[in-house]
Amino acid sequence: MNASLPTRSTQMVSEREQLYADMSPHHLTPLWEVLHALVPPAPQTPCVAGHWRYADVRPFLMRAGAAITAQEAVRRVLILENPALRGQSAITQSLYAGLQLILPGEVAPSHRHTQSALRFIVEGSGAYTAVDGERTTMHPGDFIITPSWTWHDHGSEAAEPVVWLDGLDIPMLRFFDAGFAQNDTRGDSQAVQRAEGESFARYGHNMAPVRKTAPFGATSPIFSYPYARTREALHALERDTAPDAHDGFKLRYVNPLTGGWPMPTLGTFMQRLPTGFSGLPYRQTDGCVFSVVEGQGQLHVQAPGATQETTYDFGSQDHLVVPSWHRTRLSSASGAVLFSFSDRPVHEALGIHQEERLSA
Ligand code: GTQ
Repeated sequence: MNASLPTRSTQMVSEREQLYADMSPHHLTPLWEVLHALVPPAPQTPCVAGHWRYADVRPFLMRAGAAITAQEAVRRVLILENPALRGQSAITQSLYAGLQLILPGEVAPSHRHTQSALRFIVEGSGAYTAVDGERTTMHPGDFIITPSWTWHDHGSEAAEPVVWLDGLDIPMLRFFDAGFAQNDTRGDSQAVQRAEGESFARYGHNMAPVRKTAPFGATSPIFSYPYARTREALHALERDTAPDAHDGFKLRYVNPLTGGWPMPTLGTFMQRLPTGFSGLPYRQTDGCVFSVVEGQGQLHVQAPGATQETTYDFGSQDHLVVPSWHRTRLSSASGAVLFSFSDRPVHEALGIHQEERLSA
């Protein structure tokens, strides 16, 4: 009996190989060969952690400024590519990030697309972005939204270069094959139709119009969440309360009409790491992009299955990415402020968001 088993199994293997070969031209393939990889016991991202020091990136941005105009480039952006996803214009499987430069007097022409964009201002003041006829002036640390399918152009009447982080859901819309885009045939800069600050007056003071419904559907009616306000909130919390053991003082941005996320696909956060902070580790299913606003510190990341963590020493204006389910902890001797964004709203909408707050 036993002696016949190897023969039989060899026979089955060759029968299988023949089956695979015969059905392949019919675009059929066996699940059992890939099942484990398709439904892994825990997320197995192809992404890796990454760190872009501003001192390294800035000279390339300025060279791009000399090499091409904003007008010609349409958007003069250096894409932050995940080191393990080169050529895919993606910082995680679902997120796009880039650094955009506008020089004094330039215009990035008006267009619209179904991809949602956030702008997080990294350097310089006085550039503007216009959304549906309302301009918003940029200052470092401001979080600005371009809702899906709204006309937008960027320009600068500043005396200095202005650089901001673009965060978009480009890979997500590519995954769903749901992207549409149009150039504005009315001209490069849209006509100003509303006073700057109108949206903020209507929606940005813990009040809302009595009857008006959401002007941008699932996206916040506030275009700009100014850093001055965010900073004030974090400072008051630092003065009067104890930090969270994992996050320091961390708040999420909200859509004032719903209390939910300001954007349907991108969740945004700001956190203050107090002086001497050594955070406990955590991991979460949403891969996350950080933009360092102020101060210095360390991001310690450990990939699933790895035995050691990698430490990134970050300073102000640096950018970092932490992929899904990587053990993460933050520390800072002298204090720091970090902006971050992820695809958490999508995870939550689908009921698949997971977070573990680890003890050491
Ligand atoms: O500003 O509209 O970084 O459409 C990538 C695509 C910026 C923009 C990007 C875009 C934009």
